[in-house]
Amino acid sequence: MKIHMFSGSGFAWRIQLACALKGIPYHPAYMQPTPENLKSAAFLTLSPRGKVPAIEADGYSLSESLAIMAYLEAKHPDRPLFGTTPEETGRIWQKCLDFDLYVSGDFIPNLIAPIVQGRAADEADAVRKGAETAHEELAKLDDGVGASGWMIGESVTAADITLYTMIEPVIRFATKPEVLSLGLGFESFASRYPKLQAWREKVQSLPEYDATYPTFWREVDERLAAAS
Ligand SMILES: N[C@@H](CCC(=O)N[C@@H](CS)C(=O)NCC(=O)O)C(=O)O
Repeated sequence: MKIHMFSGSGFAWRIQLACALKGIPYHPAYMQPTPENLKSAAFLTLSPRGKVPAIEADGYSLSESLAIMAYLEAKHPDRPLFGTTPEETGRIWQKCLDFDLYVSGDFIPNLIAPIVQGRAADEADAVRKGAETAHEELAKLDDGVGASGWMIGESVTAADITLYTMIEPVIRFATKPEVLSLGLGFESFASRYPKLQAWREKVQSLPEYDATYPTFWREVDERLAAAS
């Protein structure tokens, strides 16, 4: 199975994690995230809105990360990621949809994008507002971590994957040295959101996790470590 993606895309990371947890072999087909690539006629046949991820397998193609995870679940039911009872399945979908419909659409354009694109200092007020909204949502998510330490049920599910792959970029980018002076408040993530921090460590200690870590982030981190 081919995953059309660029490294560092949280949405594509979801598919890598789902495949890794289920033991589905995949090939990451990396592309540069340029309009020429994303909006090319060929790519639009795979992903009608010109967004990654899109997958191709056995003559079938699909876009939208939640739809792809649902497809993978139906195709490879072992190690269920969408629950083992109808009640759990409903809760997992609720968590995923709530996050994608009401939260990630705010995290990305108002907080992550300006930092990644080097606009944060010029748009400081808007970025601070984005951070405020993110903190409100993180506080609710912190409250919602289950007794098992996972979001829903007793093991890792699509709900954990869906949230983790969006929260990790927020922590990574909103704690970059160049934005610390904006006082966005993510350096204290661990003490501010202790349940989410423990959950984050639980995800990171999954044996399948490391191989899915964005190669681009790893390269940047290694370069920075070598330079310091
Ligand atoms: N709802 C989509 C969102 C995908 C998405 O926004 N992907 C971003 C990369 S993280 C993208 O391709 N952006 C390029 C663009 O919008 O032109 C999903 O869940 O797959």
